[in-house]
Amino acid sequence: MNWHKTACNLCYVNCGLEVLTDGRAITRVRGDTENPRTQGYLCQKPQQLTWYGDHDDRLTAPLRRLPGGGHEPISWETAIREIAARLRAVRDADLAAGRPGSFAYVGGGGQGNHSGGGYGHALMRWMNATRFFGALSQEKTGDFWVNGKLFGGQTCHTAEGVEECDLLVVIGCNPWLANGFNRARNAINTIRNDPDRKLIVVDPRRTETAEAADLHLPLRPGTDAYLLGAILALIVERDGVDADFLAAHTEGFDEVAAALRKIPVDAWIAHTELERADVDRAVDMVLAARAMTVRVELGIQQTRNSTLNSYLEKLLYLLTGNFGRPGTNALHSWLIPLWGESRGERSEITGFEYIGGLLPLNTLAEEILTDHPNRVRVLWVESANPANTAADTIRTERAIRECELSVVVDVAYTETAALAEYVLPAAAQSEKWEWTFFDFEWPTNYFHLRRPVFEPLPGTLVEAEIYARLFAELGLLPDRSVLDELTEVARTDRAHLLEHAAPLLAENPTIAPVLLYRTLGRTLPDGAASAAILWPGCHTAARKMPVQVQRALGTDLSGPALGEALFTAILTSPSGVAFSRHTYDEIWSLVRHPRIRLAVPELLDQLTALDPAADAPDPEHPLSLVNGQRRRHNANQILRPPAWRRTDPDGALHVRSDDLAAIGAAEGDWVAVVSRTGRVVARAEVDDTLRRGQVALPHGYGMAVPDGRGGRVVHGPRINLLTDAADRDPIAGTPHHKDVPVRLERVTAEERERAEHDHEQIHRLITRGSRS
Ligand SMILES: Nc1nc2c(c(=O)[nH]1)N[C@H]1C(S)=C(S)[C@@H](COP(=O)(O)OP(=O)(O)OC[C@H]3O[C@@H](n4cnc5c(=O)[nH]c(N)nc54)[C@H](O)[C@@H]3O)O[C@H]1N2
Ligand SMILES: Nc1nc2c(c(=O)[nH]1)N[C@H]1C(S)=C(S)[C@@H](COP(=O)(O)OP(=O)(O)OC[C@H]3O[C@@H](n4cnc5c(=O)[nH]c(N)nc54)[C@H](O)[C@@H]3O)O[C@H]1N2
Ligand code: SF4
Ligand SMILES: [Mo]
Repeated sequence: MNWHKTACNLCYVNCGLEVLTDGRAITRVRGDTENPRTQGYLCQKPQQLTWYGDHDDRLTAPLRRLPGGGHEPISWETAIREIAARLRAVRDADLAAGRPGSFAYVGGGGQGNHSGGGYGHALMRWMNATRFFGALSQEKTGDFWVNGKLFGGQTCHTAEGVEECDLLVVIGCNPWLANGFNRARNAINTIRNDPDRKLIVVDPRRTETAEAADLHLPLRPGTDAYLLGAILALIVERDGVDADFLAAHTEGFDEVAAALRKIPVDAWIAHTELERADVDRAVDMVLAARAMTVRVELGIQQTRNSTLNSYLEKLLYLLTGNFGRPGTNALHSWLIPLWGESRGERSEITGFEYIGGLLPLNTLAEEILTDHPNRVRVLWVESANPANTAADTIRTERAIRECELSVVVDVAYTETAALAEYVLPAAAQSEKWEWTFFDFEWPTNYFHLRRPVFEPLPGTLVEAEIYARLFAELGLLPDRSVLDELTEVARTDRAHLLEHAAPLLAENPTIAPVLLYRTLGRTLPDGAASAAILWPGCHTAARKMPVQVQRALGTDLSGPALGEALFTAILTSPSGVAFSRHTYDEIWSLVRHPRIRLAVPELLDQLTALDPAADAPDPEHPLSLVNGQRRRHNANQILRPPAWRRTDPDGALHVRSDDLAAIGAAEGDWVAVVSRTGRVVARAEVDDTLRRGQVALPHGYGMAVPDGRGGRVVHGPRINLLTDAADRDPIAGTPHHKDVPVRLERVTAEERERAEHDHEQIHRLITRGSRS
């Protein structure tokens, strides 16, 4: 029996796995106990992981759109030649017109694959472009913006001390089903079973995590800023702030306190529809905690006031001094940061600010469709499926169609691929050297370079090779003889490779990733060429935090030798490796401001301007839809075959019995969910853990999968038909997916017939265990 080490890619925790294979199928999955970070943990999801890479919708040849719709297979040579010619023409036209590059880059990595992103960015830079969009810019950019203000860097990203805290405050997330941090179920169970450790959950629904909580605060959706504001005001009023911590490490507390003192606490609590006594109890628990850590996610990042929410949850731990000690919140190191730093640059078209190098995905369609000389003309999507995952599907689809050139790099024929002019088939994560930059741990941080489990599926290429061929076709790479010379340097004197390559890079810095792949990459063992792009990052990490890297590796090497040792450790650790080990007091080396700047004027103004009266529900759409709930069996757009979803084959609408009865419908009926932008039909399933007036549709459905008869059938709700891209945060532009105003209606006879028909098709695929 041959077990291969790899990682799960069904969420961004990327737990270490061992898998057993048969041909191209993964037949058994177990946790890798040697993975130093996840230590053998598995959640409910990865047993059918094989259906990520092994299904009927895998791409096996480059595709070109046919004039009448649909695609035809073409050779790699043709695809690369035609795309390169088109890119060059657009670049030339942009230069001739004296306008910024009209190329936009979407994606650059999903859950578990970041090896392609560096090349995509290089292409964007060669196209003289800056417009970059991704999943992060519809969930996390508000958080990054706040981190920039507080800590001095948008990559000063926070971590949680879940394993050592005595109070875990979970706000707007459901780690029991969604994980999101290391070994989540184990951590929740340990807290549940320990009388000295407490859990508070802030979520409108009585979630599986809330079931384990000592205190559940089922607030009205979208009112977190009021609740957090009130809690902070009560902490200040009760002198609960940690004055020593504030004096030693922060500035601006007086401005924050002044804003908090203005909060009409009772009116704001009333607006959340919680009991004052429960909020007081939460404050008691926070003040009694020795080590509190706050864990948040989409429930506050994709709801009203999301950037403000991110600020307030951070103030909760900062004002109480729950930062940088064991069991509290902290910052973490990076091997290579997953996003960048922006300094207030804005889109000329929408006025939105770049955050972490990203523009809001919500504004992509505007960047393409607005009649503006600098509009986006070329769309390059890699490892993302915005046709299903970006707000306002109709508009997104139109925008993709209207681009002068659109290219998708993916493993599967996605809904976005179906609209693109060219589709390039990538090798799946199990078929190549792959990694993620979701390395969010503190005080020890880890990196996992995974080896291929299979050969690439015939017809596919790893991303590095795709981009290298493209750069070669564009004439950007030096001659073969120069590449051979540099390869020889990489083989014999790796530490000095960059010095030798410096003249070439000075001429065209955008070729750096491809140059490394084509030189250093050729010298790496076992075909690990695409890992060459990690090498400069190892040197940077070793230079920036030598002591911490030495500690992690247990070495006293220094200078370039330490960078080399780190790179070697990564290449030779199939279960992953610790790359940095800090002590708690060293956290201050990660904060970029001299002190944490607590006062963020824009957000204090927003806080002060909050007005319950201006926040009344829309009478036409009185229900609040969690549009994209994480459930037992969903995984973004990663696992496409319906057979995976036996527990929720239709992607049901979850609804309370009273809300269902109000439209005269019953469990099992098809009902219509109607928002300001769309109408979606879904099967109703009663869930009385929802809050009054709250309904939920699942994330990760809406794929058009092969029906086994030559056509396609849409599997489950296309939820972003319901989301209005303009209903978004004023700073980060992130959508309010978790609080979409909707109403329920009974379906028409025609809608019911269509839904039944699709359901039967899907049911057939599921019972056949079909790989489509
Ligand atoms: N099973 C599964 N796990 C996943 C994924 C998946 O697709 N499936 N995707 C992964 C990804 S990419 C992400 S980003 C994470 C997301 O993980 P989570 O954020 O934990 O998941 P969600 O279900 O989107 O939303 C969390 C909760 O927010 C609550 N909520 C809704 N509105 C509000 C509100 O106004 N305020 C508050 N406080 N709460 C509210 C909902 O009731 C829900 O319980 O999950 C990751 N893990
Ligand atoms: N309404 C609503 N919309 C949402 C959300 C919500 O809760 N509600 N959640 C949002 C969130 S938090 C997220 S993270 C996004 C996720 O949405 P997306 O950013 O679109 O990303 P994924 O669903 O992770 O899909 C990644 C794509 O990468 C492809 N892929 C997988 N492996 C590889 C590979 O090795 N190489 C290449 N080239 N491609 C690969 C997959 O086939 C898939 O098409 O959705 C967002 N959209
Ligand atoms: S927590 Fe995430 S990465 Fe780990 S096994 Fe579950 S789905 Fe996979
Ligand atoms: Mo996400």
